[in-house]
Amino acid sequence: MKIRYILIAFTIALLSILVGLQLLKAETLPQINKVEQNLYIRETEEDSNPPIKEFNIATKVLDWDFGKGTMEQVWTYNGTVPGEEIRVTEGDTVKVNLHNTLPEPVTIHWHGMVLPNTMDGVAGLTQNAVKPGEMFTYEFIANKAGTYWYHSHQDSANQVDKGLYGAFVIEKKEISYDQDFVLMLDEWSLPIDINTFLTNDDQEVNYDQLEDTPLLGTTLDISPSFGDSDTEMLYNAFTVNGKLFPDIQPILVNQGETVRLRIINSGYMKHWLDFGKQSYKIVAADASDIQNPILTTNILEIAPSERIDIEFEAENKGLWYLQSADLDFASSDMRVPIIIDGSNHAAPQKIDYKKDILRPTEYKTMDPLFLKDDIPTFEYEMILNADVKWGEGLQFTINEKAFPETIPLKVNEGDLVKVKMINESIYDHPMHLHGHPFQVISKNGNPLEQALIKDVINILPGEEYEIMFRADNPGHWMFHCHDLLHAEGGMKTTVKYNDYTVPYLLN
Ligand SMILES: [Cu+2]
Repeated sequence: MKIRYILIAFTIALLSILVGLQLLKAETLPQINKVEQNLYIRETEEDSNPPIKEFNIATKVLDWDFGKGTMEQVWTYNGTVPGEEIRVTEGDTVKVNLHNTLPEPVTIHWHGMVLPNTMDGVAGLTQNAVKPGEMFTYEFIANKAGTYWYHSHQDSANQVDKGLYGAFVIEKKEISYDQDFVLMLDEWSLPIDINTFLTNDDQEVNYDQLEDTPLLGTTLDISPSFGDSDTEMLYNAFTVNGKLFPDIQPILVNQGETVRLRIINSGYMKHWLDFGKQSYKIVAADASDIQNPILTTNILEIAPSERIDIEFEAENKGLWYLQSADLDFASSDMRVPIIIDGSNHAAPQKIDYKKDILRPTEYKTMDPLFLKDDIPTFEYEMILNADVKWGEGLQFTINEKAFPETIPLKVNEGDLVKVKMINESIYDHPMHLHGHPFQVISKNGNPLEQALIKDVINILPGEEYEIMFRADNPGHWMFHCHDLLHAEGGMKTTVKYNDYTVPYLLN
């Protein structure tokens, strides 16, 4: 326990040093607003009703400048990390022509979108992977406004890790905010000189105080679990929109504006984000609107593949930071400057580690899918675990089996499906279902009072959730952990509709 506190204290000390350093850098921040429009994207047939929006997305290998003087080879959609942002309006017909110029086959999966099975972009399940030099067209209707993202679903642990992901935003026809920005979080393993972090060694830490203070409020779990430490040890850098602080593009807004931030976790670790004293509201999670959003200054938790939209009022002129509160060396990379009215002379805030953490089960989304007395017609239980298999290393299992040996959920169209997921491992498992939004109906055996509609739920060690979804979208669908390294290690299964056949072969 002592060692844990010393480590945490050391991290806090390091953060304080870095906050000081960044104060010095604040005046030199580049003043760039919004991402430049890319020529690859074009709108066609603007007069058609509903409008058809057509996009060309080409995959490309290139050397990407992460900032802090760090270059690394990445794989991209349209030459940037994240890939080209795709933004449409609800009701639009969307056409995306994927041109593959990489040496490996790829696809695009539209994470969180409810699409016909043939458009879901899972290689070997809903289509054949798009081979080098080939092209594939995705076409669908953008039927529900919200924040989504797209990524490759071929060799995904590797391809998403290399940069094959981007934001997909469906705007409402009428919007209620003045400005809107996407922030995509990710982790990388980069050739960074560790000495750039260690510049000051005379910080004092009061260990007695730490012993008395429950760090990060009452919600920090200090039971002997590893959370996502298995994944954390593979990465040494955290990015926002493909850049390391201080090279992350600042968000420039005007005093008095309502600002929406669409935060997307495209990495394999959960992140904690601190907004300092700036109050904000969570207005949507996984593209479902939150009912009666309330103002908070608590720390926001975002799990792998989750999307959380927040809104804040730009009240006070100056600079503040939306920053990682992760207890990790790399958290100082993940710091987004927010500049209100071009004034960048305010001090960055220190993180108050005594704040509570907002986890998704505290939200309440609009429009429940199910009522309390709806009776499931199909039930399934998943024990999530990790086992060391002789000669193969760590395997991540569902009911003691690793994919492709896992047993599919065989459902009939119209079934009301209840799935109980129990995490018996010491690692986090953000479980994601394709093609169907689900309602979280209980946590650790206690029914949720409020409706919570999601497409991913992060199950921490020892936790148990029950979810329900309606089998109303025939096809073969992936159901997997979105720590894609765990998915690669076996934690995947499928939901297969009886009487639905596909001609593709997995792998
Ligand atoms: Cu997992």
